[in-house]
Amino acid sequence: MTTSASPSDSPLVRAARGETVSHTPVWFMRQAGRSLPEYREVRRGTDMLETCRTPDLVTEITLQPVRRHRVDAAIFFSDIVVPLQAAGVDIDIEPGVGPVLDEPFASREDLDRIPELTADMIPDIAESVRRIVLELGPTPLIGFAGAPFTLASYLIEGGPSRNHELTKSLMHGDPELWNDLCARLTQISAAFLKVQVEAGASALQLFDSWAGFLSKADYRRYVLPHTQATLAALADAGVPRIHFGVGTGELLPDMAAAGTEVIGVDYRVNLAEAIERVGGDQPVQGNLDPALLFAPWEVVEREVRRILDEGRAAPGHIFNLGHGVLPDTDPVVLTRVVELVHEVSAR
Ligand code: 1CP
Repeated sequence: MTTSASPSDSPLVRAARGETVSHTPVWFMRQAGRSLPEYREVRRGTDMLETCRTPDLVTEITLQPVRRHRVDAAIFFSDIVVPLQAAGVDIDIEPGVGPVLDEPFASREDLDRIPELTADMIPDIAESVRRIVLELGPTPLIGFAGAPFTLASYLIEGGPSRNHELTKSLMHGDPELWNDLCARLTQISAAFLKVQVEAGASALQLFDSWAGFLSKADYRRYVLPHTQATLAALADAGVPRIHFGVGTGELLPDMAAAGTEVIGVDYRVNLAEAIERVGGDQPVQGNLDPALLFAPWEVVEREVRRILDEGRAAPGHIFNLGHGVLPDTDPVVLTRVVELVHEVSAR
């Protein structure tokens, strides 16, 4: 549902700036993807990273959830490892697993395997964004990238990790190498975000999905400076920035102060409590537990109403899940949530 004429005046962008809105905007992390039969149909037979580099497919997949659910924003269909691969890192996405590397990052020599990313390496990304923006009209497109810590974890662990032990070992054992690696990843993420914004994205989200695995002390010392540098590189881009991680209740005040307009909240902290933790003066995004979309509708409705209610304490609220849509989610429930958010929040 979009009633404004331009993406920069849309409910999503206005809420992210703490301005008045006609209704609370809603979109879902992982709204494009396996919960949609039309996505599975388009993806059939094409490798994930190849899909991400093919403008026809990226455009179609990005638009699918907007058509179906009438969400207030599209999220660019890509992956946090796309800019790494584009820069020349030998990384793949294995179906059912996620990003994997044959030769994980372990030493200073490995820095040579992580070149800088320049715009000429990703002309397809700019083209996909331009095509999507044209198709979307007044609905904003959210660009995104992975934050240095989350990217570093995949590079060092060689794939998804339960405990991030190799990452923490390198961080503490060789802080200089850790910082050099994160500086390289900051460059790559910032370049990826800039290409998306310059091609027409109206907002951006920095995913530090695994930051919640860190202690506050480690986060502040080894991670926050790099995240700040990434967000600072986009400070003059003219679009609101959203900063999100999973299990980050303890880190919320630091993450909120990292140089972001909006703080994303996962489902483990009540939204009212999260708003209090960050000082009450910043727009928030979140935070319905994605697993509750499997519960009876009365439960979903009660939770949506509670979250909308709690969100009113912040200067702006973007409704979302507390993490991505689970693959087996019934898409009909997602559409009903969008309708309910719009109906309940209409002013
Ligand atoms: O074949 C497939 O369908 C592959 C599954 C898949 C999809 C649909 C992967 C592999 N990535 C994506 C798309 C994707 N990834 C999007 C766009 C879709 C949308 O949001 O609508 C986005 C924003 C991402 C970002 C991403 N990739 C993150 C951050 C967001 C989050 O969920 O925390 C992370 C951590 C990844 C890594 C990744 N890529 C793919 C998987 C399965 C994973 C997670 C693996 C793990 O558990 O470590």
